[in-house]
Amino acid sequence: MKIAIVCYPTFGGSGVVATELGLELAHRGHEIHFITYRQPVRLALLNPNVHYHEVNVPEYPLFHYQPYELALSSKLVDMVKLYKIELLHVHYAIPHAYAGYMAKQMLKDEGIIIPMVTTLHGTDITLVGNHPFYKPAVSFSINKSDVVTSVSQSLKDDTYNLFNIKKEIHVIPNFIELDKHRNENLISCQRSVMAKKEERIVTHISNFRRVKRIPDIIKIFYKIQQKIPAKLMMVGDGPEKARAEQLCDELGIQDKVIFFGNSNEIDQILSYSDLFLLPSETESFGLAALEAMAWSVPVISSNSGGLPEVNFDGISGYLSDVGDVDSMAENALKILANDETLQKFRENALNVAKQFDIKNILPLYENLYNQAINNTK
Ligand code: GMT
Repeated sequence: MKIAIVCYPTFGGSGVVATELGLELAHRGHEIHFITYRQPVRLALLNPNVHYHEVNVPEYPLFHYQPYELALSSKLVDMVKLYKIELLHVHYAIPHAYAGYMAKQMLKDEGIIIPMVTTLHGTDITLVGNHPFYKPAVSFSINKSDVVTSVSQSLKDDTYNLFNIKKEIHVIPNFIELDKHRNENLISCQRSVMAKKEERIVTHISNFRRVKRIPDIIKIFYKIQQKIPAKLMMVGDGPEKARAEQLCDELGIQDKVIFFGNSNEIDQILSYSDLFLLPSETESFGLAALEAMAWSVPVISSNSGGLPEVNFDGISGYLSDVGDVDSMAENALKILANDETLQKFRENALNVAKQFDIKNILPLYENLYNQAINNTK
């Protein structure tokens, strides 16, 4: 199949999912065309099955806002014609589903019928998409998609509750590549740079937006380090980072917290972590938690959105109500209390992650692609 994938190229989960999906599809012989404004961060190497086409938006003094949707839909039209692309898969409804629909209409005018699959990722529905300024356009473009998927049952329910959606929404959970190659010597060497042998390593990875409740992470860690020797790895960048650094200073734990900024070394950092924190206000899925679990790292999270579908309470970690930092810290200490308990949670986390192996999830997308193409014939 020749598939165009439209996504955000940044460190956010939707771009990561889109990129990993495209790479695995290419690995299975499909021809993949990434179409976005910058090369996606996880797209390191192009190969004969992986193409990247950049969307450029020329500046013009009249424009207060650059018309990205216009440039994206024009690029989609050009690439579909040039490479004879058979299907559009757009990740994150805003503005990708809207631009995809416009491209479909332009192509239809030229006698080319192409199906569009839209994958809803979370904030496009729960935070940004349902703002009254966007809502009519988001509803319209979801309803005009040929196939709609969501990354969790919780997000599917939210979509039906918040929008007037007439289409069926297929739940296809996010996935993980499980063939992690552990090089124990390297892991122990990298770990020793970050922490002393007796210290537990607690990690958080995100885009540091308000929805991640970054201050809660610092407060939970503050309570952990009062009881056991520990270090906190804060990976990522975003609007809440400066406040988090300030809070560490105020609490006097700045020497125990390492701020990495955006990193392409997520696997290395997770490989030597003992616990992952994700106390988000809401999370349609929580891909970062799953990435941690794939490295046998148990998760302390909130119980909102799709998190209970990924992190199993008392098994791969623990879930608490949003904002309940006391319970999160208590649960963290339960897991980290001794090596035996930690080891049990580590094994469980990996076993739960195995259910989300890319090998199980990818055929679900392929089936929907085939159905969508057959329905347009
Ligand atoms: O979490 C973010 O702010 C990034 C956002 C994105 O679209 O890149 O993540 C959303 O999509 C991820 C991949 O499907 C999910 O794992 C995240 O849970 C979801 N974020 C939220 O719902 C807040």
